[in-house]
Amino acid sequence: MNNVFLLLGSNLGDRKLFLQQAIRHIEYDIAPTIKISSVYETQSWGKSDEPDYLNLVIELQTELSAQTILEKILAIENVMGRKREEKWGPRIIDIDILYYNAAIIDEPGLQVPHPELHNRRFTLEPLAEIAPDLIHPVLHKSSLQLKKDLKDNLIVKKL
Ligand code: PH2
Ligand code: MG
Ligand code: MG
Repeated sequence: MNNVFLLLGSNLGDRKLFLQQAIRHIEYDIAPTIKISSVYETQSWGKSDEPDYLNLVIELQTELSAQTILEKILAIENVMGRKREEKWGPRIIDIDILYYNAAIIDEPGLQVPHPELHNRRFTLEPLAEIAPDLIHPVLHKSSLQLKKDLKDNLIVKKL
């Protein structure tokens, strides 16, 4: 079995509903969730003039490969009606792979661990809630340690 952490985000429309729908799709198409973090309302990172996001992190256990998980994630985003217009533009749903076991993957379209996860409070707050002691395979630090080292001070609040 492979242990997988995904980040979900939405900053358009009925954000909470889209997160719930995405979890349903993931549980049906990929694997049952082992853990689900609280929902966090987070200031937009990268583009400050955008609506706040709702973010959460889930943990899955699955036999599927990281590549197959990515394909299924993209299909779920499409089925849910996500339009890809501008980089970091508002979106009804975004699903990103944070970790796939302790694998280090660097392929076009698939970088694991997620290359920005250690720079983003909106990722580390929910991740540290459900996996505080998980070790980043490149930085060799736990989620809690990464959270302590964060320089990102955008507002992230648990709903
Ligand atoms: N996702 C981004 C860019 N900026 N900001 C927040 N708060 N939450 C996100 O999920 C997010 C973001 C690119 O995917
Ligand atoms: Mg993203
Ligand atoms: Mg994405």
